[in-house]
Amino acid sequence: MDKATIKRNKLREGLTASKPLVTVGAHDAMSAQLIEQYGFDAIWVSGFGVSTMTFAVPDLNLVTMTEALEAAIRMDRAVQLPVVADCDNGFGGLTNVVRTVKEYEAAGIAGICVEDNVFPKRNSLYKGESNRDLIPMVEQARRIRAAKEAQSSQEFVFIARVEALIAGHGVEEACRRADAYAEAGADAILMHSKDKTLSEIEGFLANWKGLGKIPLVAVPTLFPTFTVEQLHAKGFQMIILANQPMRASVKAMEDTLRTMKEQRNAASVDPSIAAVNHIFELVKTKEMIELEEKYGA
Ligand code: SPV
Ligand code: MG
Repeated sequence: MDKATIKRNKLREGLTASKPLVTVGAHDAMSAQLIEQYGFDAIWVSGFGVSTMTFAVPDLNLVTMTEALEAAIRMDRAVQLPVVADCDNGFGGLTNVVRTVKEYEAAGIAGICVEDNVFPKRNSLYKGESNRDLIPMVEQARRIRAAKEAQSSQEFVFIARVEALIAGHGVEEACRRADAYAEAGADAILMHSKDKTLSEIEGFLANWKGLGKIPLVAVPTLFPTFTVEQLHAKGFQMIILANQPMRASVKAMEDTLRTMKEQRNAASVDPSIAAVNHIFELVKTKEMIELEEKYGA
């Protein structure tokens, strides 16, 4: 079995297992590798993370499909875990979504997630609901159907993300959209929310007839006190901790730079940064040099 199929099967097993599939957002190959080392189940290629860390631009559909795919491929090559790539709204219209599926599938990525924000999207965590238009439900369902028909393997995973709660359309609309996307062939539904109390999510869970019939995905950035076990008990199968490694990196760099600027030396930050040898080990430097020597270099 090829590597992509193994990863896709692993992802599918995780989506139907009796325990939650705990996924963490990566922004580059090293963050993906560390997520794997710390024992998580899958990698989320965060659009927010890639926009921020690779391009220093806001999460507003400014990163192109090719750039996002390149980032996903780098992460995928650094890990054995399945990689789920955040593909925003599929980078355009129906045919963009179809091409996105074909390109990501051909590149060996385990699965993608496509949301119903119109192009150009805005990150879901931005304050306010103004100017957040959703793709009409029927149109998004058409795109999902076309996307599922475009994939050439059985195993590639397509997650449909519903932004109805984020956009302030309420539980009823969230249920309608989740049903329409499941019916169109999505392999899982990501129900996004930024309601800290979880009452919106609870309302959805209490009313959605699809619960238990198709895996449900949560991104608890704004309800972070719930454990993955608690969210699993409520009905979520995949939990995505989407951006914490990125935010940790930014804070660590800011703290380090501030201290060096104040102290005028490097020794002052030494105790709080990774040792050079640790970095060498992380990228298997010794093994690579041995390989060189094996061939007589
Ligand atoms: C991302 O990590 O890019 C996401 C999750 O899509 S969120 O930032 O909550 O929209
Ligand atoms: Mg995103």
